[in-house]
Amino acid sequence: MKFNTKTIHGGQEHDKAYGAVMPPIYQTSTYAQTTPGGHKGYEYSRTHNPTRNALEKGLASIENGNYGLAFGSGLAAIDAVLKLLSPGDEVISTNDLYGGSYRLFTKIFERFGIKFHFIGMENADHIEQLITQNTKLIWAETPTNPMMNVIDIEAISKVAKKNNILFAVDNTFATAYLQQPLDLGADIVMHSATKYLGGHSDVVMGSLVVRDKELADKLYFIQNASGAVCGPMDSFLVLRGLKTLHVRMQRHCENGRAVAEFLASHPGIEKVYWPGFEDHPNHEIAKRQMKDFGGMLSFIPKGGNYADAIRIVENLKVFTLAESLGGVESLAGHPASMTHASIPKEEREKSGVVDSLIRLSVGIEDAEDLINDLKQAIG
Ligand code: P1T
Repeated sequence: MKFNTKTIHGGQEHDKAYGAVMPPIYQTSTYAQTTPGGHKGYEYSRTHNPTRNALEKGLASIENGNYGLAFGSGLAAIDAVLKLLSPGDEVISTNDLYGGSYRLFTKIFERFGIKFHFIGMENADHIEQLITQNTKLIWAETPTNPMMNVIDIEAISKVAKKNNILFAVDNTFATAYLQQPLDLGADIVMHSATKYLGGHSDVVMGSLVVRDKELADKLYFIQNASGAVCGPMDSFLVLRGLKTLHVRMQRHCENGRAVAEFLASHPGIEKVYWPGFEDHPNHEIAKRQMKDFGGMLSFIPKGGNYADAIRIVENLKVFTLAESLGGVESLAGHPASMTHASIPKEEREKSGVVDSLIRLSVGIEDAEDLINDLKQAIG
């Protein structure tokens, strides 16, 4: 199957009871047994649930993986990956990443004896210098949140393989529509399914997809043992979201380009971060690795004043000032005080997350309305 067919049919089968085309929402915690162990494959919904399983198969299909796992949030999915490690292990991570991932690494897992190195990953050679015999995981986000750096997945996967290190990619910003990290050599692909996969800002969820059975079994064990699973209703919503992923992403990309080009030509704007620009430092990698450039971008108003950034986000009318991204509606965010507030100022400014930075999740409304909204807000 091609991608646009997989989003709709990948891993899916009609319901066995009545032929329902969409899987029923199996809103149950448990399943009747005729004798201990005498069940139809389902015992308890933390372990397995038919609606969640349908989603997990769909997720595996769109990422060209073999095994999918769905969690109660994106951070719960990351948490499960980190639980593959043991005290003393080391992780090399992108320095420009979602603030909540940084907080989970530094405030929770560091306390359990795991050591994190945060670096810019545009150059795979820089990673090799940090590898020790304790390095067990490389964690990359691409494009990064919110600076839109693009990391060469194939180059890093070669470094990871050579050194026998697990390589995980947070594919939230790009989605499987734009890039499939497993095809480029990653071992684990992770999503905040809250974003583009769900696509309608009505659910919080996370996912992992892998190819290797042994790795999948370890993760399924953690999923069940730690228990951060998502419910059947949320599973249904994300499965429904997947079915329109390709058409939504196509429009997100078109609108993203229109908004990025408008901002870049506006005299009141100093800098626009969007990988589709030829002068973006990672444009060549983005062009090679991604099908298009997505609907996320960040920008700084002329002069780089905090007050101007706040004025702009307060003035927006079609864009909503809110956390999150990837829904059909356009959102604007102020990373320094919102999504990335948990990263110390000094640390976040090193990667470019300054107080005047505004992040946009460009939705699928009419591009002209979005541009007019920005025009009036910038003034
Ligand atoms: O919010 P949750 O579903 O737990 O996912 C966490 C997460 C992980 N990875 C990336 C790249 C993310 O962007 C997120 C969540 N991000 C936001 C809420 C945000 O507005 O950036």
